Parts: sequence; C-alpha cells; structure tokens
Amino acid sequence: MMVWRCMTAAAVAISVSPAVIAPAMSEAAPRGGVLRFERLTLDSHEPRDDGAAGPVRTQRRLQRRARYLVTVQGSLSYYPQALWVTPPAGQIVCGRPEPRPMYPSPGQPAGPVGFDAETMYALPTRPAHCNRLDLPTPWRNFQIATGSRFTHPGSGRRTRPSRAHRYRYRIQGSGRPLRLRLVDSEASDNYGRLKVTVRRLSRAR
Ligand SMILES: [Ca+2]
Repeated sequence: MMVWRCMTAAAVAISVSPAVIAPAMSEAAPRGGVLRFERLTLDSHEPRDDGAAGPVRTQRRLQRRARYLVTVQGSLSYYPQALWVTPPAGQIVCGRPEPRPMYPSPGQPAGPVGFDAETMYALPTRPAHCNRLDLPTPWRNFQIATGSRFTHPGSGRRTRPSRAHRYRYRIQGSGRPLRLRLVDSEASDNYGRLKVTVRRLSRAR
C-alpha cells in the first residue's frame, strides 16, 4: 500500500468543500463498482474483544493506482468511563482529557476522551507510567488497508493533536475496498467514533 502523507485540519477546510462533493454521491453508495465518494463510521466500541474495533470497509473498491483522499475525524476513549471519573487508588488521569467524544458511540457513555486517529493525549494510568509517557504522544492504533495488510497511514510521529481531531491521508487504490480498524485487545470498554470520508482525487494513470 502506498501512503503519501498525513495533513492536518487546516488544509482540509480548503479542499473538502460542499461544492466539491456532490450530495447525490454520498451515503447511499451502491455495492460494487469503483469508489468516487463514500462516508464511513468506525466505532471504537465493540461488544466482542477480538483484537480490534472494526474493520469497516467501503462498499465499493478503490480503483487500482487511482489517488484517494481519506479524511478522519473524532475522539475516543480506550478505557471505561469510571477510570476517568473516579480513578481507583494508585491511578490518576494523565494528560489533558476532553470531556466527551466528538461522536459518541450509540448506547455507550459519553465521558472523557484522550485519543484521536494520530495521538494519545490523555489516559487513566499509574503516576509512574504517566511520567514516562510525556503526553501528548504519537498513537498508531488507527490503521487502514488498501490491500491485505493493515498499517497506520500517518507518519506516526505526530506529538500534538489537531484542534478539530481531523486528519487527512492521501492513499493509492489497489483494486479492493478500503478497510479501517482500531487495534485494541479490549474494545468492549471503549467509546467514541471516527467519521471517515473517502474521495477519489484522480483516476488511474
Ligand atoms: Ca479498551
């Protein structure tokens, strides 16, 4: 999979505009065919602990060697709400959490959050662990796959979350649907969703 680069919210506001995205092409994408524009939601919460939340996938395949823009926005918790609100003895809230997820998970708490697609900026943990972390810090559990292999699409070096928790990635299609997941051995205690748009930038060359 070819990943070009990750950009922050400032650039997104210019390139992703309603004038560019035709409303008729959104949401109700039929299965099959070549993806031109789709929206997806990746919920960090899953009842079953199978190693990851997701994957979710586009209904249509990405055209081989065509370029696509993937925009991801949202904030998450990888821990139960109770650990943030009333940390047990010997634990603290490390970093600067935000009070609620941008996009709550249906039926789950809308409590404090400390993760987005690129960074970990808060979590409940032990003081000694907190001192070692130096938050915010890069976080690579958000992964995508254009083919068979999942990988984090960004540089993996970002140390400050974007203010809108929005990132965009330029990728190249490989003739298969795009898949997205959040790696976690225990997704059943997570909450918060990522909203994703996938838009074709160019045809195959
Ligand atoms: Ca978890």
